[in-house]
Amino acid sequence: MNHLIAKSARLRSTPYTKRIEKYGVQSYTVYNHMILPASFKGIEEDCLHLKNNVQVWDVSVERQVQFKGPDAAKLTQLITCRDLSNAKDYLCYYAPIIDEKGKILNDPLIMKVGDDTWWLSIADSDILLYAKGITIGMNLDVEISEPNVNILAVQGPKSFDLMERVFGEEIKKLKFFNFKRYEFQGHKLLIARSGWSKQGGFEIYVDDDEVGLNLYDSLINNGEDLNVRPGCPNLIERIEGGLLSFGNDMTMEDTPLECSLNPFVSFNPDINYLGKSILEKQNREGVQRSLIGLKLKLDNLTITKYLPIQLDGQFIGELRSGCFSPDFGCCLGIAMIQTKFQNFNEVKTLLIDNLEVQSQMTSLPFSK
Ligand code: THG
Repeated sequence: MNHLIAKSARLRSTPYTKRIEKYGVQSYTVYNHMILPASFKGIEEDCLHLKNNVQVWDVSVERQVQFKGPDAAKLTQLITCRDLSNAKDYLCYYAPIIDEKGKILNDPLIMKVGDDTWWLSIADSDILLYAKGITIGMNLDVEISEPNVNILAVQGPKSFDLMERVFGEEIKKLKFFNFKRYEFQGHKLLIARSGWSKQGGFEIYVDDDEVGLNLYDSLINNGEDLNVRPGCPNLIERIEGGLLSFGNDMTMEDTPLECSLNPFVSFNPDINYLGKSILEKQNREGVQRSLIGLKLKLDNLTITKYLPIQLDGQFIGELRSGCFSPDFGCCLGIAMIQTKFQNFNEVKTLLIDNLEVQSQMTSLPFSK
């Protein structure tokens, strides 16, 4: 049965909602109190199309939390375990936000967008409230807001050609995780070589709704021969590629070390952030559990809650995300598993939510 989402001002639409509904969005999910398309023609067909063509995604839900003022850099560094002391004003930084116990509260891309101005392009949790609490508690001089910025992502192997048609050939020179401002109809837009897929592409930070709609139409109209389509982050593609989803694979009960985010955790003695000593201790002692991949001999899999996993009668962890992958010809899962039970590459029978499943543990991202 199809259950409709009752829309309201509280559950926010985006400037592009009327366009994606015109083009036949099939389902929505909710993210940062806003609607996010989840499928257009079904996730398998959407996935295949994304891997071969180009899609325009309404990812307005990737909200910007803006820190502005003399203490903006200090506040940013206080809440992330990534070393941002040398952050460049043309690079995106994937940086876990953590609490005083070293647990993950969010995993945004952070950008220094101007003097004393930072954007946290957040995943699904209320970082604005966390930042306000810290700012008030520590008496910091920083203004916190959520500017009206609504990202359009252009993803897929043909995204480079489509972007060249709309923004000129300069755009093709932008390197991975760099950002720069480009003109569209006399309006400067921040564009990054980034996006929540492994198929390549760009994210356009649109700060004017009218310009955004014109841009949306321009991308669709210029890409007919490239087989452009409206799209959205795709469950299958992101699991295959090992792109972690906060709220699904990672929760507020996990540390970044348990989520294998070690490259983004700094133990530089010159920087300080909340929860650092706890992460230092966990790093010395090693983690008891971590996120890994599972290849599962199943025809289909839909996760709506974490499924307990047992091996030889013992509880070893939980399955947090999963789907059937046509490319792998099996189901792929992302699971939090106790390290002492991790044994890669051997096929074993696991009891997943009381169902016996032939399973193989692997590292992420998945490889064939
Ligand atoms: N783009 C923007 N905002 C976002 C996301 C995004 N906010 C929510 C969510 N996605 C944040 N989480 C991620 C997770 C992974 C990546 C980006 C944002 C990502 N990772 C690369 C990878 O894993 O290949 C590279 C990471 C690195 O090496 O630094 O792209 O997508 N604006």
